[in-house]
Amino acid sequence: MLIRHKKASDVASHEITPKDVYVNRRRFMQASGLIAGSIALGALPSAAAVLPAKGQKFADVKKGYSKLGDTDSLSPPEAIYSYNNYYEFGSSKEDPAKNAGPFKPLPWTIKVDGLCNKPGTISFEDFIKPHALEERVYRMRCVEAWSMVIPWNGISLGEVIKRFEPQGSAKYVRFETVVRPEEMVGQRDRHNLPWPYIEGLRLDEAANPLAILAIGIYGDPLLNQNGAPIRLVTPWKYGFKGVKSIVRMSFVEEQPKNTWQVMNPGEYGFYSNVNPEVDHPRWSQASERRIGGSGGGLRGLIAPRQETLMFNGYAEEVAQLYAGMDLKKFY
Ligand SMILES: Nc1nc2c(c(=O)[nH]1)N[C@H]1C(S)=C(S)[C@@H](COP(=O)(O)O)O[C@H]1N2
Ligand SMILES: [Mo]
Repeated sequence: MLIRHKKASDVASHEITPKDVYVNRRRFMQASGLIAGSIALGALPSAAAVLPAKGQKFADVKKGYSKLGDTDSLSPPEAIYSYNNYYEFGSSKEDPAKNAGPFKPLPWTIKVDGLCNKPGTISFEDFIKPHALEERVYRMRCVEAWSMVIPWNGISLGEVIKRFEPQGSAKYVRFETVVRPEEMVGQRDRHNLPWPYIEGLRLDEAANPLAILAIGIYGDPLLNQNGAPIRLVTPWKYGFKGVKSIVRMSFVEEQPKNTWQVMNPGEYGFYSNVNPEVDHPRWSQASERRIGGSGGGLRGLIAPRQETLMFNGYAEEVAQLYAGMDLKKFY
């Protein structure tokens, strides 16, 4: 058996950069008042985002804004790649990894339409190219009360939106997942969700520097089960806002009806901000299980529960978006 040693160029920055470095960097930036500045600087395009050749890592990933607490450590790749929600491939956690093999994420096009000056149908490559690729390490909190810590590779959603020049009447951005029943076994099951899967954000939420469109994890292009080739990540909201395999982005005036709200308006809303004080009608949201963390095993079945944080720990960055709103009502 050959033992393949990694070349230095194969080693992603997260492997040589322990959590302490993130934490220290954060403290340094806090001390030097660089937090807000670093977000703005993160938008400066130093390099164009391009997919690597098959089997290769992304070549040029800048360290973007990441914030972890003292108890957070990166979830192992095996957990991130095998414990998923992606109903297009089935409704249990193992289904997406098991069933997403036949899905072809390339070639891919994204249609941008609605209330904007620069609509169009754009290839995936051209869609990502003008933007800098960043690593963003975020907590991910599913509404089902489990969580992970994921090192995403993505581009700023706010920067993407600017490019298409939304008009003054546009208040929301709406996203659609691809519909391909031939490749997606869950879309052939008529007792499943209505397709396409829809999500949306208010435009100012979408412009928040934390919001990204992810195209990779751990330096590799997204696997099919994680939403290849491109999906939304909004770390202060419950995971279902993170619509996968996006084929359409529309600027609209009315609040979009997102899939889970349509399915069950008594249990799921539009905003879906992580809030430990507002319980789901069928379970508490005060705490969560960390999947793949130490002691819990990959499924996290016996993981000790940990406290859920307001806005998933990102209140400092996003709370101002909801000033004046009753957070107990706008779930
Ligand atoms: N199209 C689509 N997007 C989706 C879902 C889905 O079923 N279909 N599930 C959502 C839910 S509930 C969660 S928690 C996250 C899970 O992302 P992950 O499997 O990459 O961790 O994807 C979200 N995006
Ligand atoms: Mo979820």
